[in-house]
Amino acid sequence: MIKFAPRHKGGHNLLAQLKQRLKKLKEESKKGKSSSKPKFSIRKEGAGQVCIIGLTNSGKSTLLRALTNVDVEIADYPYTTKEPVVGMMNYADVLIQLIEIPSTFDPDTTPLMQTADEIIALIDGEQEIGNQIEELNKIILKNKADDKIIWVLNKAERRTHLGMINISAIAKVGLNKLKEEIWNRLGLIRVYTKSPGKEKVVPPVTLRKGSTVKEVAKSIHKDFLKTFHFARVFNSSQFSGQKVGLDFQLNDLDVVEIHTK
Ligand SMILES: Nc1nc2c(ncn2[C@@H]2O[C@H](COP(=O)(O)OP(=O)(O)OP(=O)(O)O)[C@@H](O)[C@H]2O)c(=O)[nH]1
Ligand SMILES: [Mg+2]
Repeated sequence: MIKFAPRHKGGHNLLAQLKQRLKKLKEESKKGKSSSKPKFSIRKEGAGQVCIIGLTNSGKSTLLRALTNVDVEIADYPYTTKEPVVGMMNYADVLIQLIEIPSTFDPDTTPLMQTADEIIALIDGEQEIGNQIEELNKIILKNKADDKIIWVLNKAERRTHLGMINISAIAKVGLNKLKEEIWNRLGLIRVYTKSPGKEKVVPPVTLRKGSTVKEVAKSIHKDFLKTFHFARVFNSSQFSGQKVGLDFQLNDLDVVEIHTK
């Protein structure tokens, strides 16, 4: 409009207004850029957050659906998934959040890889493998995620790869092994709590390996520490049911019964 605004005297006012407007728009767009955050920040839920990356059609949505039952579109044409899709996976009473990252690798969505606990790099068993690893590695390095990758080969009914977890998302083969790997890498333990004379509470609390009774007590309620008297820990060991204190270190699947004063 500035270009075509009349330059004669009567048009001065309009021209001035337009220039003012342009200046404002330029400032706004600059501000927008400097404060630009990733468009997608997905609140962590559950015991851990795992992204699924892979080239288009590798089967990310099929895997997500198989692990979480989330109703995501699956199709044999490329770039079906255009925005991140979130689902919750249940692994032995624990919920873990899974996110499919669209294969467009848009800078709005790839930063999700930086905050995730783990990343599944999904390779399409029907396509050449080397290229896929190379392409994914570029994105992985850009997002400093190389220490949290689980390499998974999908469509393994066609071919397998020795260095990867081989699955068929469509036939639901190999998924238990994958779930186990996801859980193991989180470095967590599941601890059940119970009140004296009651059944254990499901789901369990998840804590870092090496956690003690103190962390369990705190996870129930902050005041629990003040009134804590002792705990009994039930497990498969010969010491099951023994009285322990706050510093007692717990193992996966221990049941903790807290007694208060
Ligand atoms: N043979 C075989 N086909 C599969 C398997 N998993 C997925 N597919 C097929 O691969 C195609 C792509 O699957 P999607 O799950 O949509 O793949 P995606 O990676 O999410 O693809 P985009 O979102 O489009 O990037 C579909 O036709 C699926 O049926 C598998 O384990 N074996
Ligand atoms: Mg998809």
